[in-house]
Amino acid sequence: EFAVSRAEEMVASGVDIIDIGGESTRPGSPSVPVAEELARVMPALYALQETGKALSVDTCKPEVMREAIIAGADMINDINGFQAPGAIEAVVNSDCGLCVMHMQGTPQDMQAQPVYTDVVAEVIAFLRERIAALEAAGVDRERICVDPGLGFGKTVEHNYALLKNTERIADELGLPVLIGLSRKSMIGAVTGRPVEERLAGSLAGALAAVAQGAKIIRVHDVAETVDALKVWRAATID
Ligand code: 9MG
Repeated sequence: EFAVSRAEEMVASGVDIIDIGGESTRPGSPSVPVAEELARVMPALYALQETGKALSVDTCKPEVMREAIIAGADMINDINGFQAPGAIEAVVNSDCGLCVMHMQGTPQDMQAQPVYTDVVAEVIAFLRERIAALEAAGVDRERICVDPGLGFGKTVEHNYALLKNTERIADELGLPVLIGLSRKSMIGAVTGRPVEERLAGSLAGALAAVAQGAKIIRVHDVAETVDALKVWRAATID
């Protein structure tokens, strides 16, 4: 019931895609058994179909991917880049969209000590390899979008380096880029604000991402982000 009322709010605010997840991806979050994740995700996935909006399912588990696709999910959002055994096989014979994200480590340990020599080049190389793996299995490239995974095994500096290189990521990979930075610690690090006071910083980050070519923005505050984008577009696009 909570998911439906939250989704109705998002639809009224102008959301395009609703992302449904049954396992927290926050730093330190424990993994959830498959049965538990299915029990959380599937009722919401069925109930939210009445919104008429595209539904994305945020999961790393092939079993959940398969069930979600059978139930009509429009997109699978895998923060693990479809690396789990069976993940590619679970999505290949469908036409749902795929979000391929980069993460260093796992949600349990990813923020312990993220290390890169060249974060932008390494993230691009990872995403390139995952796209190749998906295409080699028979996935049509047009189904894929990529995500540098801000906050997933990255320091604040890594996150901003990736954000500033959104256009390069899109150009080098030739695919739409999804950026998620809403309320994340990279916003808190610059503003000094706790999570419940990060709206303004998140809006600024969302506009910066779109200005640099991001095609999908993952946000919590839909109405505010839609308004900010409308004004930004009116002010910058003829
Ligand atoms: C589930 N989730 C939380 N943050 C995310 C982000 O930045 N990108 C994607 N693809 N999923 C996310």
